[in-house]
Amino acid sequence: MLATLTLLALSVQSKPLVSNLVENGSFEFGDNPRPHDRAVRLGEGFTNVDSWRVVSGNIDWNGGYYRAYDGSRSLDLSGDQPGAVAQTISTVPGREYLLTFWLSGNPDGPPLKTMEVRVGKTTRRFSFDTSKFGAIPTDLKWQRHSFTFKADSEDTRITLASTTAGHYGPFVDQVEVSRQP
Ligand SMILES: [Ca+2]
Ligand SMILES: [Ca+2]
Repeated sequence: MLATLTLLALSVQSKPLVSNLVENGSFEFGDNPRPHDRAVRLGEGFTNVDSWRVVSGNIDWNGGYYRAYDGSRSLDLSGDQPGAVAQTISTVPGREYLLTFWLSGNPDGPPLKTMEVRVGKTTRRFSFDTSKFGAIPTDLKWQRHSFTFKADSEDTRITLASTTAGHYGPFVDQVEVSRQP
């Protein structure tokens, strides 16, 4: 009985530490007019991917043809040109947060894919080399990245932006922000 109670207390206590402040961070939900395995191109201003807005250029919302890190959908941040998506989350000024996401790249086109994550006034740059990792559509060799940031506002905008020209950009999936203890 005591052991059961202890386990229960632990599970309740640990819950806030793993809660993701990003909504639809795996890009699984939204309004997709194409069959499930097909990508759909979304231009600036589009909000088909729930909780996200395309804020510049265009992106491809990947379906099952490209195996996602999580679920069946991910983003190619270059539609036919560099694109960016953004979501604003609620934060507490002065608190530290951990942002993590998974990065790969479109197996077609030049192998080096580059992108930025902008959080408030901070910009972090990341890259993925599809030939170095041997990424193919059914095994994209997703890489995890993370960094911490300190919120300076009650609203923090998170932007994922391609800096890769052309049709074949960086892929992203499973974006999470959690408050640091
Ligand atoms: Ca996903
Ligand atoms: Ca594309």
